Amino acid sequence: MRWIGWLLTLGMLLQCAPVMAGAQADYASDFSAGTDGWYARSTGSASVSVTAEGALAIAGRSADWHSMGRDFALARGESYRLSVQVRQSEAPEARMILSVAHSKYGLESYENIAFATAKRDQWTTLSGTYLAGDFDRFVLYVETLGAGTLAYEIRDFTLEGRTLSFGGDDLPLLKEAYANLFPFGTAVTYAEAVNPVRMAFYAEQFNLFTPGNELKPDSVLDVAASRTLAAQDDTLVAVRFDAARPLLDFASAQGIPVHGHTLVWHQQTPEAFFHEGYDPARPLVTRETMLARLENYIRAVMTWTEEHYPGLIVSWDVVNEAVADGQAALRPSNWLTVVGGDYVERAFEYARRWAPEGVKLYYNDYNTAYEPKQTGIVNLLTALQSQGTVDGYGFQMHHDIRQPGYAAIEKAFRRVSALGLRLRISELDVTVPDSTDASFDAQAVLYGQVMALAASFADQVDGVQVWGVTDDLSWRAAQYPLLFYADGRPKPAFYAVLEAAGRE
Ligand code: 9MR
Repeated sequence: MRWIGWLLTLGMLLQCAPVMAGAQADYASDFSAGTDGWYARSTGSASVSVTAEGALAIAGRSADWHSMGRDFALARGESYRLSVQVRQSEAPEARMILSVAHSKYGLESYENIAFATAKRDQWTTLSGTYLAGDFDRFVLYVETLGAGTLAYEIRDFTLEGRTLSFGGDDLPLLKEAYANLFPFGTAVTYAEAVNPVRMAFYAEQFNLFTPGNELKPDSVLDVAASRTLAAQDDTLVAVRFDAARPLLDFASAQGIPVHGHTLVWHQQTPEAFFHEGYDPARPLVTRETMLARLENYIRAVMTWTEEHYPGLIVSWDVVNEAVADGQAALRPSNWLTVVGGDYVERAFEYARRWAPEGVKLYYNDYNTAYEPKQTGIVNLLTALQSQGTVDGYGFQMHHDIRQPGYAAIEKAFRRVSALGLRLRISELDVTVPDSTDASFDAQAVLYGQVMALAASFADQVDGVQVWGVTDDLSWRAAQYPLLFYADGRPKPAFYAVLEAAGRE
């Protein structure tokens, strides 16, 4: 009992302590003193041995998967660069594969990482990147494809992980800087949510999460199950939440609220949703069927999330990006085609009907700073407001240091705020053209300006979310848009955001 108590205390300490952890240390095979942890993966009589030249050889194989493998303690959600040289002398050429056998709850499954053709007697390189999934055990191995009994050798196996240096005792916390203003959040995708090193850091810095992709219709709508239901009633909708669960579990265990993104969108929504019998080959359904599906979908999502995670989801993007770029009108979409121009209003009506008490309903869009789209957004919000179904507007704010410029952002913010709705900055990121200090300083300036603006509207703002944490995992990774470098160190923008909290 004392041991259990001690372990629990240690676990809690580890969760709270600043994270300076790295993933699996880099590895380079060294067969000078033996097999270096490599072993034969085989149900037959395959065996491994070190050759006189210092390579690792396998012989006695009777199936393609009979191979040399080694266990690696990989961190879920981290990516690794892998490389190995392979040589065979028995065939003119042989297809070779670098693979991973991963298991969870003792159940093993496989992924191929790299393929190459090894010509007789030639050292051939297999190299690739592996993003470690949500598994407890990882075995990396080299196998053949259609050459089941061939003997071969490997040498120079290397694995390079990224060493993350998150946090540290003195790093200030975003959520604390903004504690008196509004929650400071981030988008989190599945690969991050299953990575304990990252999530410990995210829980320190942020007090609001939103799934980056996992509550979108293409993650939630279960097309196969809906198809089965449609045989009895074409308006029924089946949903599933496997992709969202790691983040929802983590957030609920840590008591961190979640913003839901998004119920209705023209993208990341299965085409089948709009067709008879959920079959894209069949005609589009009628307006009536689609409206019934829309309500059933919204009801199912709201009901399931509230039942399994009571009170966790505090707000939803009901509709995302409905207004066209360069116009003050709705963009073309399946929703517009099948339902008609009132689909946004109907979605809000249903969301209001099924949302738990107190859950705020948002319309969310990008490029608010640009006309005539800005006017389109204001018109849509005004219509929703008159119907009493919308609580607020989410400014995505995917910006760049060169455009649209702070003046336009501020003007848009003031115009929308005058509607009197609640506001959020829902997807903040700022791209730069290169990774120079000058660009990162300019990025910091814009981040600081936007955050000072949000802080000056703190009474009206329900939260600010950055659209990711480290640059490498951003949807615009090549343009370094976030507050932390790929290795977890804070950028100038991080400090500018902290500083802006006191600048309203
Ligand atoms: O960050 C999301 C990225 O992982 C997806 O590939 C992409 C697909 O459209 O969606 C990204 O998130 C978008 C968000 O849902 C809505 N606003 C724009 C965001 C960036 O594309």
